[in-house]
Amino acid sequence: MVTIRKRKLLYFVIFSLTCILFLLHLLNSGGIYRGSNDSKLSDSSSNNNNNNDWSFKSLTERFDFSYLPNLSNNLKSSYNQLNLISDPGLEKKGYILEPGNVKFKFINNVKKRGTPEQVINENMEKYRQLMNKEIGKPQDASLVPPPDDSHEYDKKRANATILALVRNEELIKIGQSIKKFQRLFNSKFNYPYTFINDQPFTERFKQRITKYTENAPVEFVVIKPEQWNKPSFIDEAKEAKEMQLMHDHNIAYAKKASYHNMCRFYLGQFYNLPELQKYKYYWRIEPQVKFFTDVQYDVLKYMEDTQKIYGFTVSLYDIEESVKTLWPETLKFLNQGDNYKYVNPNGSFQWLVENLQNPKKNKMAGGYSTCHFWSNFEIGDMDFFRSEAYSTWFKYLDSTGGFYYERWGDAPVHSIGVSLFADKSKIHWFRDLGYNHDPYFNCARTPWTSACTVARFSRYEHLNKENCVINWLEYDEIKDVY
Ligand SMILES: Nc1nc2c(ncn2[C@@H]2O[C@H](COP(=O)(O)OP(=O)(O)OP(=O)(O)O)[C@@H](O)[C@H]2O)c(=O)[nH]1
Ligand SMILES: [Mg+2]
Repeated sequence: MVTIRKRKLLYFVIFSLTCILFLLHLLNSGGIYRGSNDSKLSDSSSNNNNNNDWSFKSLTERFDFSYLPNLSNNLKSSYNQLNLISDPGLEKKGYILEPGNVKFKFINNVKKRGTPEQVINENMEKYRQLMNKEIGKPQDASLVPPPDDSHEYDKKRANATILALVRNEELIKIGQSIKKFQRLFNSKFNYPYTFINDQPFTERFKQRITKYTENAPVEFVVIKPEQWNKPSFIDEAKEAKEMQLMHDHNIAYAKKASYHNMCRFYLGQFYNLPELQKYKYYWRIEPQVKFFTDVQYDVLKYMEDTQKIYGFTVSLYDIEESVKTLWPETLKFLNQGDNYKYVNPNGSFQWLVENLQNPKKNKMAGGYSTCHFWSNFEIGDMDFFRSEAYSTWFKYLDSTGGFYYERWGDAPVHSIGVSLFADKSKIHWFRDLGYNHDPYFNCARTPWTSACTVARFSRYEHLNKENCVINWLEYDEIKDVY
């Protein structure tokens, strides 16, 4: 009897131990967390590279790490650790720029601490304080006030155009943008407009637009198919498969072919249009954007006089799944031949590789924070985009098909481009210019700004976590010019 009871007890202990071991195994493999992708990846403190994650898995399976020859197999299999390779130079400066050895690392030079939620709150508080501080105009140049007669001003204007890529059916929405833009800025300075379209503009569109643009010269340009259409080397079966996958992961416009063409055009083509060759600067506007500042100086002349190459109003994080291999492909490019020479040692690298505020994004985008300047407002120097550095990089990116197999946007590409290849002092945050493209704002306290809520970043509180501007200011030590 005793032996049978003992045997039963032994069976019970073995069964219990097996159950415990099985449960522990499930916990370790992440198997019972399958439902919550977000909670898995937003844990910045753990370095677990969970292969159940869709984006992560697809990346590790297909990405070619040959551009980092010394990477061990162990590191190759854990994609996130790409940014953890220790090197004394890298730890100190946050970058290495040598032939075949270009790396960037977030060094958190302001020693920010805390969970992502705490970092978001701290950054938002800093943002509110900054935007609430009354400012005037930029202080780093002598500014040109509105002339008494805008025609008299003809010879003094900067070499610039107001640029809008737009569809015929967006007439009313672009009209709203232009009316505000004319009233608050361009009726004073009379810069010429260039409207561009992949389809011929209708007579109705042209007639209505020339009413909105008042006395400013206007040009309507039709884009040649070879500058707009998808390149012939794109594998359409692969593209359809990837688009469906992105669509299933709720990536906006993933399946809209024209959106991919638009992004590629705005990041790699527009500055080559014959009609734009006569201009150096462009100020991009979009349908349904709002301006809130009665501008008292020539903004384009300011760009020219200070030799800035890029101006923005809003900076934010991107949808990480849309740019999964943009940064790794960029590193690959920079590590080929002598491409390292294109990188400006005084670039703004740190905000690109930051990983405190939205660590999940950094992980999925292969070490890129996904922070970018929002390109629906941008003032840029087209000679920068026409330069060897930017155009060689664009050609490389284009050859990977990422504009179609992923949904690389014009905003992250412009932003990575200017952050890598330009001196950071040449990028300017137009903090003083009140602006909105739904759902984000730029609204500082200035004597000439009205009708927007000072320091509000988004229409929705929960989107405050998307704000990147404090990262750019702090980690890249940007000089305040207000
Ligand atoms: N001509 C033309 N213009 C386009 C096309 N697709 C987009 N655009 C323009 O490209 C710019 C960006 O497109 P949007 O649709 O505003 O893209 P978005 O700003 O990412 O998205 P929203 O949040 O919906 O505004 C706008 O100026 C559009 O008018 C297109 O197929 N043809
Ligand atoms: Mg838009």
